[in-house]
Amino acid sequence: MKKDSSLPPATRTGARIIVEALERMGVDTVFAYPGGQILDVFDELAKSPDLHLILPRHEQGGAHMADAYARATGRPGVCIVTSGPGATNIVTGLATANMDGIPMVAITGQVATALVGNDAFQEADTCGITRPVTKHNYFVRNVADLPRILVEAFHIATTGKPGPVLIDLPKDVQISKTSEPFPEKFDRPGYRPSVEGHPKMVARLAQMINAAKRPLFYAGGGVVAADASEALTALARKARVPVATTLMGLGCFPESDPLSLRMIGMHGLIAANRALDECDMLVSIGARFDDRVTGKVSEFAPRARVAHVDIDPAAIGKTIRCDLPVVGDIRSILTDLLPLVREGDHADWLAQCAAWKAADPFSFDPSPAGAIMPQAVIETADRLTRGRDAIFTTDVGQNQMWSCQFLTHERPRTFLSSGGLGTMGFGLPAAIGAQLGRSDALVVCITGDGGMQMNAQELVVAVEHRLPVKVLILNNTYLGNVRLWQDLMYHGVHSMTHLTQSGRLPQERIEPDPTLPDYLPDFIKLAEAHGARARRVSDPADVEPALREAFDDPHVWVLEFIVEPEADITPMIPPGHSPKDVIRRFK
Ligand SMILES: Cc1ncc(C[n+]2csc(CCOP(=O)(O)OP(=O)(O)O)c2C)c(N)n1
Repeated sequence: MKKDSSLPPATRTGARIIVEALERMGVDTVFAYPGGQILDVFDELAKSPDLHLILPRHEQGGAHMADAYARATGRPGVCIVTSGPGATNIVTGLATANMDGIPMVAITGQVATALVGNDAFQEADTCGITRPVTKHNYFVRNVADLPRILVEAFHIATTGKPGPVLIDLPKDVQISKTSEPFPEKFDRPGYRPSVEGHPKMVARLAQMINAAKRPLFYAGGGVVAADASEALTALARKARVPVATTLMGLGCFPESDPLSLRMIGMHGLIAANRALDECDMLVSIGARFDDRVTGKVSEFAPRARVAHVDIDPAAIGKTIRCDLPVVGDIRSILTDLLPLVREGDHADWLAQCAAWKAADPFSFDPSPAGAIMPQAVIETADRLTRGRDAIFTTDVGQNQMWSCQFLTHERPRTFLSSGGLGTMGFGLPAAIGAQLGRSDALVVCITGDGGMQMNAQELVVAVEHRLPVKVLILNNTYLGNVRLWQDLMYHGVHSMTHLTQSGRLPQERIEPDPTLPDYLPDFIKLAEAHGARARRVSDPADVEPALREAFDDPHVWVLEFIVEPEADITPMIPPGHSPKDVIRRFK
């Protein structure tokens, strides 16, 4: 065949282009697990002097690490895995990031294009499987498209409502060559998220805030994503508007500020939920009216006019009526709003909110048996880290809710938790990802004995890379949050939630072995087997000394706290109910 001399010479392989793109985008850390269909990329990764390569011990762990790296730094997290099981293992990580709007770029190996659809070894329809759990995904057919796709992927992941973008890269595309350059700028007419809020809408919002007698800001993860915490704080302080946050918004407004009503929703502060019930003007800012917040939709904020401020037009009016939509970048909108709002007063309203706060602070009863209360562990960790540059990650369950309640959230990007998907197993890999992004910070993971067993293998990554994370296991011998719901709604039948050998259902057919401890695994041995320091704490008097020892030591630490087994999370608005149905105490 005659060579077309008008074509530029082929100069680099698809695999090389991947690594060049990472370097161009300023990526410094890559979470990557190898396999047959991605080896060409790994060969190139090994040549890069600038990349810090992290080998998780399970692809799910790697995806959560990349996600939390992004949450902690604001820069996109990158993970690379092989085809088939490598790709399916990151699905939970992608879904977690997608629900919480976290920027990630995932690159998956794929069988050669000629084999696609043949049930080839380690073939999976990665694009099909991940389409519903990514912001966007690409199947690369032609290596000449790859430079453009990479530029687009990083752009789409980090703009608008951020999210994970996946690039599926067949083996033959990795080894094919092209001289196609990286495009200078991103150009896709179908993707132009608005940045500036419409001036008329912004002016109208200012009028509504100025006219309100009982205004409330309801702030979510969008404020964190937009780096708009300072803008929100300035606005709330000028207009004297109380601020309640979602779980994802924790830290976007300092909880030490008297205007803070802390967390809203199912396990939120009673004051925040009462304010929601009584306010006459609700401004939702980067929040998506999750059902854990709205409860019974028909009774949500019944007296309020509702404004939605969000970068994502799809979020406007999705579940809750909207009287005023303001679409655009939250920081830009709040900054434009600041000169338009009047210095507020709202003395009566603020006094009312303060009275609600004083009447029902987050609190807990002591253990009847004198055991350690899990909330006390978190309160102590909070006290010991005040004034320090500390980041907390959590798992999912009671440990997560108590962390929302008993940590004082002062700054954005310091509380990393799987909000939307509620992914157990997130906490430990998240701590590792966060520590890689923020090497100076004290990173503490709060987890349950159930969640710890979902990604415990990643401890070795922390140890190997000298990432001195501190893992606090609140061992209540239960899948505690589910146990609580069983007590509440299933007549106390603990179906498969009691993790001791003696507490299992007859159907599980477990004969307790008297030569073994009733509870397995031994977390201390498990931690030590991975090279971490570890200590079991069962006396309340030892909680503070143990935390101090771990926090002041440069090693990876696992502290297992043997806590009151059936401590509950209160307050609680049962699912589908409204704030008036709040349960203050179960017993
Ligand atoms: C991957 C995954 N599987 C199942 C669940 C359902 N779930 C939510 S909380 C919970 C119990 C968590 O138990 P544990 O980790 O011991 O924490 P605790 O609630 O006791 O603090 C379960 C099973 C989940 N959120 N994520």
